[in-house]
Amino acid sequence: MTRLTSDDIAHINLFYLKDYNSEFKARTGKTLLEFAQYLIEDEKIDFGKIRSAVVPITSGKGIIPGFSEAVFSILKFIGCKVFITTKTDIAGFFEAFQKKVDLIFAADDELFSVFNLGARKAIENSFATGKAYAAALELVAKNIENKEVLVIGVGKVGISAIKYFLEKKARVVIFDRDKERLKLVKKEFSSVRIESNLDSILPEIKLILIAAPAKDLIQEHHVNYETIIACPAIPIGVTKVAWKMIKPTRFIHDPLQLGVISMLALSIKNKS
Ligand code: 2YJ
Repeated sequence: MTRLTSDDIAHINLFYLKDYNSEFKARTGKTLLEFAQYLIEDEKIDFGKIRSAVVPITSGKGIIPGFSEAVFSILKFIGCKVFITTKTDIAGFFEAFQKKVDLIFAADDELFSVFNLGARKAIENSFATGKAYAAALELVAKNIENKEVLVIGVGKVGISAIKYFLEKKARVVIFDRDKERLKLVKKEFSSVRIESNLDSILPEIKLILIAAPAKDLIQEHHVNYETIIACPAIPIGVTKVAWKMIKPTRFIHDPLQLGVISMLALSIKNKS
């Protein structure tokens, strides 16, 4: 699992998010707020009524400067009431609880989760990220029913994306360097097709979700002007040349935004 660095997230503030929002709309047809609603089947939720706290966590490798601030900015941009607790760790949770928040966001080196105190619900970042990137890819592609979608990396993010694609009746192809993991996934989702050679299927498959930190996996001969890539992974698994060949509007990637927006939406969703 990749640990974010300050450099990955230092730029995420409210001004930057305004531009990111416009760029995201140009790609998907939806603003970030509309996307949050889309992820929960357009359930009408007043995000302005949600009170959230972000708790900095010092355990393990410690606080990542700018991490809590970036999560804060993303939640604020969507319209939530949000603050970063003055205390860290358990004392921070206590502070958030005393201030009667609805949601607490916190991450250590293993897990990034949101806790909905009223609904007794926890949504983990990997699950939320997989769903968000699958939905974003679907929006860019307009329709994925019966289309082949390649999921590279079948960890938690990849599996969440696979579930989404199957619900939307896409034909899912999976690739992972870990052959045992591929077999387990095939056992759980019998309709997916395992592919062991990327060269033989790309660029015929136009829709790709990269859920594994695999530097330079996708190369220039794998892509063309029709390729759409959604890549939650860091580092981005696309060579510089291949990246230049893909239209910017057909490439979805960010270090934190879509995952946090998805965590927020899924944690306050009423319908199961
Ligand atoms: O509070 C802080 O500043 C730090 N404890 C944040 C740590 C952030 N954690 C990570 O980047 C981990 N890799 C977990 C991310 C899970 C992504 N699915």
